[in-house]
Amino acid sequence: MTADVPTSIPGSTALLQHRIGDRLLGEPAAERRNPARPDDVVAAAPDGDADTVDQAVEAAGRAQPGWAALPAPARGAVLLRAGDLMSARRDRITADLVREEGKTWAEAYGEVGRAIEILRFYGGEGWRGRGELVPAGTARTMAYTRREPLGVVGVITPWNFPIAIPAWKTAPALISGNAVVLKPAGLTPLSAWHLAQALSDAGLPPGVLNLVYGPGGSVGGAIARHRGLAAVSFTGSNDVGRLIERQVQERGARILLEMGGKNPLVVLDDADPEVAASIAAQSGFGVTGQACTATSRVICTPGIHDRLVAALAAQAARYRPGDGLDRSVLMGPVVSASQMRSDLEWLRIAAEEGAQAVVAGGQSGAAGQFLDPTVLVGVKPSHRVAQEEVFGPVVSVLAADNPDQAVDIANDIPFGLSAGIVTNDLRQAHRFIERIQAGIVKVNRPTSGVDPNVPFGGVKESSTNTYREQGAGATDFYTWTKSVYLGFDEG
Ligand code: UN1
Repeated sequence: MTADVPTSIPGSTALLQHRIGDRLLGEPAAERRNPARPDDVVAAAPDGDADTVDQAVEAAGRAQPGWAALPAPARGAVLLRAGDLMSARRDRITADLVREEGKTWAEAYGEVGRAIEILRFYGGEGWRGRGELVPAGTARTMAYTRREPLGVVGVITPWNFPIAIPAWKTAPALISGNAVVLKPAGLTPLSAWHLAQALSDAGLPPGVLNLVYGPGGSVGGAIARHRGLAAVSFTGSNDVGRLIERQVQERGARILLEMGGKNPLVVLDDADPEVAASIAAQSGFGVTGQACTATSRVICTPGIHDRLVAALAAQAARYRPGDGLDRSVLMGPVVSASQMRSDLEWLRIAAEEGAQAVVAGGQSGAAGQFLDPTVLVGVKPSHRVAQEEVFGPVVSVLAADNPDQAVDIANDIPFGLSAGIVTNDLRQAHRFIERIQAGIVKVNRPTSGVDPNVPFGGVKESSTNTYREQGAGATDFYTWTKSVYLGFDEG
């Protein structure tokens, strides 16, 4: 359908258009610059509007019945081939993701690998399916359930995992027989393009996946309100998520929201401070702290506090920010100037509330949006920096008197996405698993990082907490249950 876009070379600009049905539409307008090298224009994409969304929904509606009519393994074969194509293009997509989002090479390479795994996992689901055979109450009757596709669904994705999240929302929708209208974040138009291109090259019929670009307010809003979309899946901020939820529910459609986190890592006295600090840093400073699963609060018991703070400070010194295309760099830039302003404002608020920065954060001298990682000590559970999502490389250390109080502090927030504990005390680990209010709990592992086959989602303000993403169960959101009674009387 489309020519390959010339990309991957710093200095070259991918000129993108909406992908609607078998057409490329719109004039590239909004520029995306590399946050590590502001003179590198990575991509330009059109500014769509409600009319663009109308066209995409219409094209999807035309394509969906034919796609749903294919045997599920044939749909799966397309996803598997797309995974293979992305695997062959992995270096190139990685380079574009680094330039577009600002991840390090290893983070971007890992994320592209995750998108490939997701395509392969749901490709394999084509051979499984999720119907059930149920005993019927009458004789010579068979009862069973079929999972039917919803039809056309809307997907709105954030910039921080610009290829993995589009893949993990789109793949379960597609394998279930739906057509999709996907709106990626304005900051990251190119990674989603690579996903759509791989699926198209793998034989996905035109119109089954439509890619529309443009501002959240107009294009995202039009997706939320469109009566032709049976469901909307969204990952992003709480404010936008709740607004979209109201619009989607008003018209009786299905909604899935994945939003903020304020993820705790509890560290108990028996832990090795070096190990605990390394776990905290991976999720606190990795992906520049820009993940809803980032560790933003380290809550520790008295016997380890000082040793842990020293080890965390040593870790922070390792994560000096730089351009991810330099493969030795451990932490990339902040994604945008406005995110940078927000991060710096959080450091100011924390200082005002009485926290001390052990490793002083601040804008580094180099060009680009680089922020040194910060460890805040003396943070109290009631401080704003301990309650609200920062979305930057800032880790707050909170002191607890004992393990039970540590869990109380961990739970004393509006969010409940991911949580971790570092301990070798099995009894304490189990207590934590039982008591923590979070959709994902990790023992001796970083709070971020997920597998394609494990359900993902949170409780409280983090998610709608009705359907989970990823894992075989992710198709529940994209299907409805039809119950069938099949009688076979003789005579
Ligand atoms: C991860 O922890 O690897 O937007 C994934 C986010 C999450 C994804 C986190 N939905 O940060």
